[in-house]
Amino acid sequence: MDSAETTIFRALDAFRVEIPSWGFANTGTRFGKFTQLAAAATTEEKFSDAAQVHRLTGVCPTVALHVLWDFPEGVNSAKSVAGLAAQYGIQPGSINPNLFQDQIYKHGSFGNPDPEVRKQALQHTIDSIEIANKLHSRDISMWFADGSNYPGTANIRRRKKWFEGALRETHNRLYSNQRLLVEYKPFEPAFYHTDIADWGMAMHLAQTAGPQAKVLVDTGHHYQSQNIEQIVAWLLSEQMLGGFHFNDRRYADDDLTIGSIDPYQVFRIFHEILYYEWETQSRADIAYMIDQSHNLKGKIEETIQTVTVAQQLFAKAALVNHEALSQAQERCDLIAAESLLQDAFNTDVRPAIQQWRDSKGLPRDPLKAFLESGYLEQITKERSARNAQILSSYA
Ligand code: RM4
Ligand code: MN
Ligand code: MN
Repeated sequence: MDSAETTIFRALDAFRVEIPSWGFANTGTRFGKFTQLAAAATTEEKFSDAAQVHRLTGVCPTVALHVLWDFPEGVNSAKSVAGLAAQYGIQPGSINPNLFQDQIYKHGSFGNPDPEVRKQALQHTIDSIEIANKLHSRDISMWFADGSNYPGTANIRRRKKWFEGALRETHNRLYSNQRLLVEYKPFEPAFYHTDIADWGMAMHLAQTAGPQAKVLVDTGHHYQSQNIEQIVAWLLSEQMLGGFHFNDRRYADDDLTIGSIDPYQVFRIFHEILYYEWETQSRADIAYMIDQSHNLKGKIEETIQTVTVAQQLFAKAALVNHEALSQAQERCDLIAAESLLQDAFNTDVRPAIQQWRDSKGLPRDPLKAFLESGYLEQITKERSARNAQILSSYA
């Protein structure tokens, strides 16, 4: 093995990525839903599909769960989900409270002017912490749809205070091994202001909440042309980067496949993380998660494709010669420094990744192996009658 292969092997050994349960369900756009006959409708089916992805890629041992969609009876559903985890050999990953779908959240959750709604939102969050505890999940991942649509309709400062208070109370309820991840998003579903609109607001709220709270960066939740890797570098520097939701975007929060539009950006993000790790000689404790909606591509195939691309971009980033880069930056040798990134990005890492899979007893081509496995035909047969009917819930 040459040194590049060794580097790639080491990088892939350390790389795990969480897949979302909702990625296997029928989802759509706000205009409608085209159902897929093989899509998962139950939590059991989601676990079963996630297990296929892990079996073939070897790097997706956990699945992110959404409280409303995967725990219809709240805490009481935790036991059956734990049973599914054991049955399918997939562990529950981050627990995502749902503070946006219920009718009471029309004007917000933690930012709602009605104290009764804020109380209910907090109770749901506390229940989610309990679910996470029962399932030995570490991360409670908070995304808020809170915001307003028209100037003057919301007291932005008051809502900020309510958020600070509720997140502090949430933090107080965390078990010592748990983390609270605060996600931000500049717009949608609210189109005038969003209560946690950017990384600065998320970091402020996380720091106000307490030491177990960190920021979650969803790559799709940025304005066009925003320098996401710089945000990542700053959060790393502040020890405030808790996790990612990976997806790609062309226009807004498009939830497209990672790297399908701008693979170099994902590479640059990974590079900032690996450069930080090299410089500090420490592992950044970051939860890598996928948050994509595959309303047209086949869901399991798409998830395998996503994981494969993520591995490739991570492996490429690992190839940057950090020592040489640091020296080039020091002497302001711009061409040399930039070339180090370009050379790494342009390396074909696929043969080394195939060898790594070989060494783990994994199929060299996970997608091909999946298509030949017969699983897709089997679930299509089993699920098609039900899926042909229009489904009403989002996931
Ligand atoms: C949001 C955000 C959240 C996800 C919801 C469903 O855009 O990305 O992470 O849970 O969608
Ligand atoms: Mn997200
Ligand atoms: Mn999103």
